[in-house]
Amino acid sequence: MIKLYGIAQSRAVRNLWLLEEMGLPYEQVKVGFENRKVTDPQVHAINPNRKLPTIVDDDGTVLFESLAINLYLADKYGGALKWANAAEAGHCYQWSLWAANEIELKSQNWGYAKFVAPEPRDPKAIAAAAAELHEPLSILDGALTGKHYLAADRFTVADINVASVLYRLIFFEDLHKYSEVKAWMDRCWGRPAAQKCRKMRES
Ligand SMILES: N[C@@H](CCC(=O)N[C@@H](CS)C(=O)NCC(=O)O)C(=O)O
Repeated sequence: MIKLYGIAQSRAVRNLWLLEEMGLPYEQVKVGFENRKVTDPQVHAINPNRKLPTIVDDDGTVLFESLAINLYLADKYGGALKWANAAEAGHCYQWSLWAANEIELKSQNWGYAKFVAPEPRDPKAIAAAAAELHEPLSILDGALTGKHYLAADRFTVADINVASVLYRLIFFEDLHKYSEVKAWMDRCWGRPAAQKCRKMRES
């Protein structure tokens, strides 16, 4: 059985979402942090990067990097979340790398300023972080215009990867200004598997 190391409050939630969507049997090893560092020796022993999530597949394959894990699982276990041809595969990789490189840090920075920074939180820092999101959200909005999903005419691993990177933006009050992104986020996060993962993360 697939072993997933990481609590739902970590980026492991991205993999929980995909595993739940695919209905794959898995065991979650609920490793967390101490002072924002992973100290669990089980993770240190298998992952040189010492971060969450980490998976061990049932054939012994060990992987880290949340978005790569999802691409690997979609590829290996197949089904509707996987690309159906080379063009869809390209778009799944493109959007996953775009999420990691172009918007993840900005989304995290906004979430930090809004929810995590020591109180009293600075409205100017929150507004500055929101302003940084404008360009990538506009790009995503344009890409979604006339489309329901990112990489194909159906929900795929690309949508899980990008929507899960943008988890914090569920709570971004200006998201409605990017109406295509807002509708797509609602579509993605409204799915039963996504709702289940939100409950795991937020309870
Ligand atoms: N790019 C990596 C980031 C992994 C990451 O930073 N994970 C956090 C938890 S969400 C962590 O383990 N932090 C501990 C540390 O930075 O030492 C991924 O997407 O998996």
